[in-house]
Amino acid sequence: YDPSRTAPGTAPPLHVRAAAVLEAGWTGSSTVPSRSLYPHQWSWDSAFIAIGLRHVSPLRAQTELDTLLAAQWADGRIPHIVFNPSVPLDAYFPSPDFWRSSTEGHTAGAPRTVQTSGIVQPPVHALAAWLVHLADPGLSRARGFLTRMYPRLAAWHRYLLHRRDLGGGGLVSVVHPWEQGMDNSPCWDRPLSRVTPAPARSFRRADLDHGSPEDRPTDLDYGRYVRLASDYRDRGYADGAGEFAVEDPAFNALLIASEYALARIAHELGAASTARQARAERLTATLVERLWEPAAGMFLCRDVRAGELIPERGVSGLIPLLLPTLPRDLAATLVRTVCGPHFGLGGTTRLVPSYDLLGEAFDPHRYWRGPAWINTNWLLERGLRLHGERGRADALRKGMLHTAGASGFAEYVEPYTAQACGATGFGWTAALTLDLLH
Ligand code: 9YW
Repeated sequence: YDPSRTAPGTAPPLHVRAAAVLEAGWTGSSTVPSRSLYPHQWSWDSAFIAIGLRHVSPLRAQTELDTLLAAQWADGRIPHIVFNPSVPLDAYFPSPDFWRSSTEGHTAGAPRTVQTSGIVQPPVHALAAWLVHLADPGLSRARGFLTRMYPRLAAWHRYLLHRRDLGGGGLVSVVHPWEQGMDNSPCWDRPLSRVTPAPARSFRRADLDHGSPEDRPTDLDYGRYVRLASDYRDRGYADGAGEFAVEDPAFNALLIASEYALARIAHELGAASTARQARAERLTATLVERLWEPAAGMFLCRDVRAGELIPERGVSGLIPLLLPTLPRDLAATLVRTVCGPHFGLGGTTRLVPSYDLLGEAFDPHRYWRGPAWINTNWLLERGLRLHGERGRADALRKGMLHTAGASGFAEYVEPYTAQACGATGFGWTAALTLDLLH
């Protein structure tokens, strides 16, 4: 579909437009989140993109995940970015010459032939692989898709559960805000305030060439991101010693959801699956024990270095609604919180914002400090449905589809007006729209 050839008033159906976004972002082996802002392959973007792409081309959806997992490190980590060598170095910061994965990541087993970052992103991959399989099980079996995926995904989860249990309580810690995927969430302000920023002159941001400064993280944020990432790199990407370590509810909930998916994958392959299922249940209990805050009616992040919960309500604290063995009263409380004054669903907002509407740091335009994102809303829609909230799930689905179409598949939107922010023609917005339509 070519928008320039379409007569006004005759826009093609939503699914055609969404598929066109994915087509435009396809590089031959994976999909970019955005041609302008993010011209490489991103880890959790690819997982969400595969979930939508499976409805257009199950083969491409498999390839999307195959390409990502081909860049996995020998220690099991799946890097957050896989760089496209044909994109100029200055198109995105930090570029391969910052991460220097093949040299600095040598001990951790970074691949030699492809350049990647050295940090990770939320583990949505096993869930994505399972959903991609379900789209065309015949093709998947014929191509040995899950047979190929399974050991890699198992190694990925092993890395997270063994090398990243920095708090010693059984949950995974992220060592950089970029790892959790909600870069400048106010949840990070407190742990980040202890990090000495790298001098502004020591790096050049490329995001401001395409994105407007009011919608993006600040220079001070970037100084701290750079410091944390370069310190990690200079330790050879060894885990354990960094200044920043946070147990995040969404990251851990996605790991648990992916453990359930991995149990299904194991079962499909004729392998033992009950231990994984049991582990997912145990991890759910641990998540409740370590991160549930009754006074807030939701999960909070734990600052591992300070040994305390972070008193900020981010959307990440709602995502555990996705989990099937969440105690019933907690699920009911989460639903009340989503629909209450802090997130406003069904009242002041049609999509769930990334951060507390009443929070001091709330900013309706600035990235993960208020705007609404489709991926988090898609996860919450599944959670609402899973816990029997059909009416609310249907309304949220409707709001998402309307917003995605009306905003030109924006990266994120202002939470009250749904005005488009960031890039348009954004990969996971289009992909998850396709998924909702099926
Ligand atoms: C950046 C690609 C990525 C997402 C992250 C999002 C953003 C990169 O874009 O980070 O330069 O700000 O925060 O979740 O994966 O879409």
